[in-house]
Amino acid sequence: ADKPTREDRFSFGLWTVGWRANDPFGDATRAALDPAEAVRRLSELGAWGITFHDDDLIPFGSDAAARDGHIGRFKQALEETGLVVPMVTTNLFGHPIFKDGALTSNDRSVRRFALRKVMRNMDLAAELGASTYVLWGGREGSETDAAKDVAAALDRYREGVDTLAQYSIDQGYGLRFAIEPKPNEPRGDILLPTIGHVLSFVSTLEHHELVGVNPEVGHEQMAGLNFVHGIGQALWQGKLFHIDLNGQKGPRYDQDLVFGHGDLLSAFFLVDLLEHGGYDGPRHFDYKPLRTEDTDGVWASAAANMRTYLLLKERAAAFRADPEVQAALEASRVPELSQPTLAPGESVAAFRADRTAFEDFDVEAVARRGYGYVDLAQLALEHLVGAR
Ligand code: 3MF
Ligand code: MG
Ligand code: MG
Repeated sequence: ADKPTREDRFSFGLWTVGWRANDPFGDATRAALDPAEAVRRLSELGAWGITFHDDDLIPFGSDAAARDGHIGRFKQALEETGLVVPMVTTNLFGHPIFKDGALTSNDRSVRRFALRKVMRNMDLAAELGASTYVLWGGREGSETDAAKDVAAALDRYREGVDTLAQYSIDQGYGLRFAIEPKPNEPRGDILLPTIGHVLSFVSTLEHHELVGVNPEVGHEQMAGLNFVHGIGQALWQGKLFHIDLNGQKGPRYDQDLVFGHGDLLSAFFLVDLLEHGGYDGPRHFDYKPLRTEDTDGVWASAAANMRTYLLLKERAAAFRADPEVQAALEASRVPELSQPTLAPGESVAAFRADRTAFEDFDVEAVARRGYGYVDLAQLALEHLVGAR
């Protein structure tokens, strides 16, 4: 694969390469990273964009002068490099004030504070030209079902998201919102735990057209779900506004591995879907450089995400172009699924009268027929490992 270019639209969270590798059992293993340095290094590696939580750039509680300084230095690095800010988000999980959630805290004053924190950062997002605003409600949830009235929490969640959408409309910011599902961690149970929950929630919003989903590979896999299918449905509903790419090894803590370093076969089919399924948003990495890595290792891991994506893109294109694969897809009737089940113009009454569909249908013969999916799966695997 070639070196990444801006056209590949790769973006990284400032909190990814900037993670100091402190975990629940141990201290940081790396020094703090200057956001301007992150911009420069990512740009050199061929990335296109950088994203951030307010507190990644401006430490919580900074006064106005300090705040302006942080923003000014960041902007200067953006101007020097040409890196863009496609997405911005809010830290509504780090400070103890959010220990029972932000938009759904039982404490109304916390909810009001949280909304204002988001609104202040939306001002900055608009100023930096972002088009997407991500909402990850990591602290929205509970550890005991006694603590949370879920229906009331969802009422407040809806009120919060509608308030933020209204603010974007009133200010003319043109932002679209993407809610990021996660089943658990840091809360025992998080509200809106999967892509499906988010899609269903969005349909209840006043400004539903402005709100979509920001699925993360590892988060769906933590819930034991098929990420490719989740993305398939989000695309089908026109709601894939953004994506968090990374790697995960099954249901366990959120590993945030380099993209492809978890379920590689799933990553292959994911890249194929993103490249050929009509997604034109950022290819955004939300991963953590392993705690074992030093500063050089951080940049090597950032490059690895992009290289893996490009390699898989190449492999997916080769898979599609292979005549044997095309024949296998045909044999498996994959294209036939795009044919409507009823004939064009066929009325329900005419369908009901079609004896070939039921009375004269050779159920036993069709039931005996194999679909040949193993051949297809093996062809994909062979393309993936470069055996074809
Ligand atoms: C946690 C996450 C979050 C979100 C982030 C972006 C800290 O598992 O994935 O990263 O992606 O808040 O909105
Ligand atoms: Mg995550
Ligand atoms: Mg994420």
